[in-house]
Amino acid sequence: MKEALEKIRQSAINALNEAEDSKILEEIRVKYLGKKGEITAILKQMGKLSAEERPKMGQLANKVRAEIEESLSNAQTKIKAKMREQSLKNERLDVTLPGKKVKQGQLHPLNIVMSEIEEVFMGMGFDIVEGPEVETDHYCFEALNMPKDHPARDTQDTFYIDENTVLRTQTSSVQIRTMEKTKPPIRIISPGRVYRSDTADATHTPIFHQIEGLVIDKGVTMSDLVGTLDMLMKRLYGEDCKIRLRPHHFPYTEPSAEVDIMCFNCGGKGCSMCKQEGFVELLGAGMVHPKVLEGCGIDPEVYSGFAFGLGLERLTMGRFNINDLRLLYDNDLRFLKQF
Ligand code: 2NL
Repeated sequence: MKEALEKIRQSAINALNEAEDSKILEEIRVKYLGKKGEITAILKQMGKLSAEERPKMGQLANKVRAEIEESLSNAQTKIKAKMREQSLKNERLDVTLPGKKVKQGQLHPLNIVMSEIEEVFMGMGFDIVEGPEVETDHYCFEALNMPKDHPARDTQDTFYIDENTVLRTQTSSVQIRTMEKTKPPIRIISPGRVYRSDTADATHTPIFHQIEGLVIDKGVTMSDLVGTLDMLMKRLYGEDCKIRLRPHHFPYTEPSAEVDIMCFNCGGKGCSMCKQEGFVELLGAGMVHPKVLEGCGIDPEVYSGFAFGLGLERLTMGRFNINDLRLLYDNDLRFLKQF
């Protein structure tokens, strides 16, 4: 029995010395020290011994057990240290490696120009007002002096939700809502998406952006309109920029004008871009029609005002020399990154 214990001790210690990980250690522990392990098996045989030998053998067995336990604990410490070293090696972080660049976005060209225009008008004391894109026939047409047979109301040109509801074709609807709600003086711009039933080509898309402006007060005249637009264009395109007005007709303004800007390309001399005109058409404007004021509860005998509407896409294309409107909506980063 003594030799058997000695053999157990040797083979346990040898096994522990060779063990590579904690799973193997646990197997060794069960094999030698466990309830059904080899030492227990020896102790179970103690009954066969004489009363004299029994305590000696018991002592020896306990000693062997203690020795194996100690070796096991040493082996555990060693393996833990080894694993830690390994994980430190594997998970080492090289703080000197170059970092991954975070991709930063940028404003869309339409939003760049939109923000610039808003800045200029805020500087002149205008409020920025938004409104619904799905509008009633009243706010989109009727209140703007466009009667039922007006061509702009044609289903060919306008998206109808139902007989009385449309996708707004201009943001004038926001100005009407404002005039109904607030007493003059009014100084607002209303930027936003508008919709027309157009097939997309280089100069048309069914969704585009408009910025309309409205000023209502006592004694507002056409020269206030010209001064305001002149200021806007000089801020956007530089002090040398000139505008010109041509007579026109809109049902909601009287008198009405189309406003041209000096050609970005040739500076007024005439070139292929401006078809030798020296000027390119930019926006529509005029003095708010008395019928429109009256319809909103504003007395045209007391108040007058001007309004204008400009297309953001056209302005942006002129500003950045973009020759196809669809580029603004393709979301091609190679294009968008240039601005
Ligand atoms: C264009 C330019 C324009 C207006 C919009 C307007 C708004 C109210 C009253 C009177 Cl509430 N006018 N807006 C005025 C002139 C031109 O848009 O080219 N439209 C087809």
